[in-house]
Amino acid sequence: MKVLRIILGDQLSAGISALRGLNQESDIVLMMEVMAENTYVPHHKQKIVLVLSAMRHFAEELRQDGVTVDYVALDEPQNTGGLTTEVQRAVARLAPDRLVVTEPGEWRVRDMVDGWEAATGLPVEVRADDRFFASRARFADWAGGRRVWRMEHFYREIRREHGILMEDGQPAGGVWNFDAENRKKLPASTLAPARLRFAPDAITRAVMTLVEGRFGGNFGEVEEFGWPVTRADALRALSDFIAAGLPRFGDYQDAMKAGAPFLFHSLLAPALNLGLLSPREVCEAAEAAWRAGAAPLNAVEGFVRQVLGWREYVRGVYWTLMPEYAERNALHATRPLPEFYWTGDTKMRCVREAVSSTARFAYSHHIQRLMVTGNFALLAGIAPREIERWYLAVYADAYEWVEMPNTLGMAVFADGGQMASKPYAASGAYIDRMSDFCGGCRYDVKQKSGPDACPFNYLYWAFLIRQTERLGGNQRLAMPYRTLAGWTAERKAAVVAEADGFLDGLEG
Ligand code: FAD
Ligand code: DLZ
Ligand code: SF4
Repeated sequence: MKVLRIILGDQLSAGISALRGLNQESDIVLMMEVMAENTYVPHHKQKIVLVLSAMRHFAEELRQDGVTVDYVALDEPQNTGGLTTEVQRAVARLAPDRLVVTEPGEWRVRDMVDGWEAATGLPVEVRADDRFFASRARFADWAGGRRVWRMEHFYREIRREHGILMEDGQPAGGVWNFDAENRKKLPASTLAPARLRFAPDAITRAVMTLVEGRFGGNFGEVEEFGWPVTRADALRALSDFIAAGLPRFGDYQDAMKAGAPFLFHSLLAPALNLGLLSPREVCEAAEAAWRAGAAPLNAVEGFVRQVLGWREYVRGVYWTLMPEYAERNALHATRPLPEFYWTGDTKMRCVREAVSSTARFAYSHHIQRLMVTGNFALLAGIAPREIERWYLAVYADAYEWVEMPNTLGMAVFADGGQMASKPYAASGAYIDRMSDFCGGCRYDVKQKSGPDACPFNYLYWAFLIRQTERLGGNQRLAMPYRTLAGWTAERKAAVVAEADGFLDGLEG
């Protein structure tokens, strides 16, 4: 019995379910670089380099372990450009008896895999992806029957179930949540630590040349590529984070600083999402640092909350609500994405900072994504599908299963409250409190209206005024709506007109 075992680009884990029971005498592993996966959104150049280089390294490692790998390179002349047609071509070439694959992370690819039996005439075994704390069934079980889903409830159950940061059945330190301690502004004198980046080796350099040749017009710079592309490098990145980032990860989790996009963040999402690291091992490494006295509990709990909490939760939301989730637009937002999301050509310094680190590193941290580019998209009423495709394209860690709920649910409230109890709408005051951006901005964060006023200020109030019907009853927005109740109709109309003037200018 010859089994063709298919490994997709984000399934680069030695222990992945599709490889279990592999017979080195008879089985073949198929890996395919295809144009369709490289063009379904206009990926950042570094993202393409990352995925293809990591795939090539993984194939090499399998070969060194004695596994037969059939690897289809992107520039191979016979390459048909799609996963399904490449599977068909491999079946004709290799004559296997059956196919085995681990369930893909994205709905779009799952839909393709469901057609492979018909496309090849062979049995296809689709195995669960068990590289997560919670299976899809576990999430569905938790979500079923609950009217409201909240990450906090799910997080506590999963943490308890897996014994992460637990002591005698209770959360370590006696409380589940240290969020209140994790919102400190970064003192001007605090410098971000230097972070480990990985110099491209020969394989990565070859992919960089390929990407410059085939995707030279795509967004982003390729020169500063420094992401880990092997498990060994990913483990070094994890150690670097535990030593350099984790101790202050909690305190400055929400802080932003000009010219310092990484701060104390882990930079591990690209490696986690490719499968080079497992969520369990990164949580265990963080917990071990706390137990060894090398990192405080607020930092370690904050990190575990992101990985074991948010990451697992958004995956559950995605798989439970797709495919209709992709179409949601609860706030009826329709504006096209402004050009400055691609060029960074805007006078708003906070947006410029976020877009420039995105172009340079295929990275910006969570608060930049949520409270700068995401907040702007929310306040400006940008069509959810447009901003969602942007996030999917521009980050090294972007895969639809994690990106879409973060964008539609967290950033632009397009799901009407499935993910978050209120929109993360904020005026310039929030950005000023959490960053040093405003001091060097052409706009004045203290001014509420006029040509020098920070656009986030009038956009914020205009957003609330426009959305009164949909959001006015939200208890968590009671305070700003109480403020608005004291405004005259003229004052409201003037703010909306100012916001409209600014937004119309973006399209000119
Ligand atoms: P850290 O701040 O160090 O966090 C540690 C880890 O926790 C991350 O590596 C990640 O695995 C996980 N994590 C943290 N926050 C989240 C979250 N909200 N959802 C899921 N996992 C989380 N994350 C992605 O991995 N891929 C995406 O495509 C993606 N798109 C996003 C889009 C928007 C609009 C927003 C607001 C957030 C998005 N995130 C995404 C979540 C988060 O911003 C990134 O995981 C994080 O910035 C990656 O950097 P880091 O590894 O340094 O994270
Ligand atoms: C993101 C990506 C890219 C850029 N290229 C490939 C590829 O050439 N071959 C491949 O198997 N996977 C690639 N990927 C990741 C896929 O899009 C990934 O399989 C899905 O995101 C998971 O469903
Ligand atoms: Fe951003 Fe407004 Fe601050 Fe300028 S003043 S950096 S636009 S928040």
